[in-house]
Amino acid sequence: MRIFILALLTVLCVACQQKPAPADRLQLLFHHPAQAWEETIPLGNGRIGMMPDGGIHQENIVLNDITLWSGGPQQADNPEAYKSVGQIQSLLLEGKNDEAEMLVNKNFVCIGRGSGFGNGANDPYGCFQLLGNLTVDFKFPSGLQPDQYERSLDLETATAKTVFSLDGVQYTRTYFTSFGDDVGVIKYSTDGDLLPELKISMNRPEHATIHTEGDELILTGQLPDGTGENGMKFESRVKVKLSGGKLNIIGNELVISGAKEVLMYVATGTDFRENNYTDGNRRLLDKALATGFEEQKNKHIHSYQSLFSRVSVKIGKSNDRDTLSTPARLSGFFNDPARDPAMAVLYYQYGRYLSISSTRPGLLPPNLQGLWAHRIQTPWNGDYHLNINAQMNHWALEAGNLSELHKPFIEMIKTLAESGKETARAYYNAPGWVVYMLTNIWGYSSPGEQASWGASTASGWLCNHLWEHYQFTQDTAYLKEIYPVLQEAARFYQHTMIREPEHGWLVTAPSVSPENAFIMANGKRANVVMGPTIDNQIVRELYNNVLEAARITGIKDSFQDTLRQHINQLPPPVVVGEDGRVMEWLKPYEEAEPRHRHISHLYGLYPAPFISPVTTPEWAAAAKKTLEMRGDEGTGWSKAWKILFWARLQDGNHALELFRQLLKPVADTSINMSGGGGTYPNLFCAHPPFQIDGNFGGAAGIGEMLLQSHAGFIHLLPALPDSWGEGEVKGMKARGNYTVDFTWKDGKVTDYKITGKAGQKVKLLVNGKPEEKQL
Ligand code: FUC
Repeated sequence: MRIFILALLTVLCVACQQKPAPADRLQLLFHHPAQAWEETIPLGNGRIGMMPDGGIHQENIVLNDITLWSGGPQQADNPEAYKSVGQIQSLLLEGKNDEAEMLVNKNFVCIGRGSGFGNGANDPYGCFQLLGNLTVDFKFPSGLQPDQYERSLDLETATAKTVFSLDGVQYTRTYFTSFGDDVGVIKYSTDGDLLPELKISMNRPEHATIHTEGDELILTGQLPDGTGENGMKFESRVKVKLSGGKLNIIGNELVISGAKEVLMYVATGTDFRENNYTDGNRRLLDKALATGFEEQKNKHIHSYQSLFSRVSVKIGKSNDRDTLSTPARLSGFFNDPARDPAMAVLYYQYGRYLSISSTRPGLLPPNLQGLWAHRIQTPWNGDYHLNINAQMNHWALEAGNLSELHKPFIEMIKTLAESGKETARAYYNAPGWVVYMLTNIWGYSSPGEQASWGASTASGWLCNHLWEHYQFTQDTAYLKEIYPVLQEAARFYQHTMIREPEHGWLVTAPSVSPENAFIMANGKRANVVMGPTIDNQIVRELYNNVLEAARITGIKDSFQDTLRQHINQLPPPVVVGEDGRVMEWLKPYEEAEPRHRHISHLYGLYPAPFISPVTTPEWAAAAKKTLEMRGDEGTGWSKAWKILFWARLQDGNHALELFRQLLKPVADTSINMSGGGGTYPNLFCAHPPFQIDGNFGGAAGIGEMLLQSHAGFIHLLPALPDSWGEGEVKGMKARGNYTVDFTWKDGKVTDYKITGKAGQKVKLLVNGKPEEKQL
């Protein structure tokens, strides 16, 4: 008998060895309930967010709605500001940056409370905040410990599960935020006889009441608008469907006993662009309840996969690391990245998952936390910071074949181009539009409260997004539509720039190189300058793009002639300093923080295409030196940006090293402005605190290591690390609206396919050789 079993096992083993290796699992996995919010699983359908913690006796699910903001529209432009701009510029021309900065702080910042210094929940600026908590108590006998426990998120289906056994009985919870029916769906089931009694309740720390209506549980409230009046109204409704058992309403709780299975549906709504949100919620619930669970789940998966499955990536082997719990896999990767090259695939696809989950066409772009927040006062108001963060949130989309998810940001930019006209008039008495470094869903376009961080303009950088969307889609109707937005952004800069005396260049003033300070000859610290390098690069890029858009669309305007003249009077995109680095400012100031997290003067390396090891090798060498001196440490998003920089410098091993550092396991959730960046157990990026930009920037970085297309040709494997010897990409996008598939082995491309409009000629760089393909 023993021999027979051994023989059978051997046969089975041989059989399993012969089966094709299963694809690496794209999953998050935990073997215990979440102890902190940063261990819970993020679910979202672009509007509704749910984060279940998988608690056994009590489960908490944090609910979000991406539109839920306190505050409201405010007039924060200082209408008198333009009267000071001449004097500020004169002080800068005289080299009195500290005095200029004082004047900016006095007259050239916003009026009122601005963004409330990042704590604007009760100010007019407002804050993105949690909708509420949905809590379910299970009446299991106390003291029971699970025999097994698994909590997981499947990225292929956007579905989460908690499975555990108590006393030999298995309990399963399935959760998804339906892309089909726009509700949250949670199923509690068991392979035993019945579920224990369960009590469903809701709560919110403030500004909400809970009640029941018939058999529905409702959380409803109104947030402050920051002026003493009431602001946004909101509601969440929960309804259940039982298999067996009965539902009792006791107080403000739904109590279910004797059920074999419970289906729970969650609708959320706010009055942001929607007065009838209560009826809307009722309709959503009725429709969802009328659909069978399996059908609903299939609809959800189908709709999600129509986006997610466009791209597949394989890198090396996971060596079974994909079966580890996520925290174990994370620390394993941090210690030995070569052992788990497929971690990059998980991170890349998780980035795409988070994009699909946190935004949708017609609604809002992902904010600093995507659409997930568990507090009232979300750090930095959970807003849209525009000096790196909101931009980074969109960097992985186009190449990741999720172009339509760029649209909500593009729509937001178009709205800002309207409110920003007033800001241009107030601060410079200038035509065109300008937006400063942060915004909210209410169209805020004024400078921040303080020059050091609040005085950089973002309108030029935002235009990079309008342009990139065109580059990837080649949609000329869209280009015509956005042409006036580009043109009016350029008009603002053209009208307001001054001539710096040393070279006669046209430069912005006043401005800052995002958040970095320098030490003046008099020993004082200042931020305010004229012509920081990032502005010089952005303005040049914008002028180029306006002229190129004019050429493509055939739009003609005398303003284009002005731009043609002015473009030659801008500073070059890169000036290399005596120390061999890219200069951050026009003058070789001593940096106050030489390892500062922002590396804004390398905007020309990424996202803009000015610095390239192929076309501008001296500048690339200066960029490399800049990065070496800044160091690899930083906040989460700073490390992500550095992955992109090293990828553009075609140094795959260094890019991978930054990716490793981005995945440093982190538990700390308090604000750390310098060296704390890494990753939480649920793979949310740690600034710290949680900030989603690093997730999206990291995903973009991996994409950029595999495929680049910014230099007029498609470059396959431009920055392949040694440990990513073999792999496969399917469905990524390149500029020119090409779809790109390829495989590689031993670090060399073995096969590729480019799909695009028939008849087009495509230039490529493959295994170091230029090629040209006719489609
Ligand atoms: C910018 C960064 C900070 C942080 C904040 C939300 O101001 O400098 O590091 O990411 O945005």
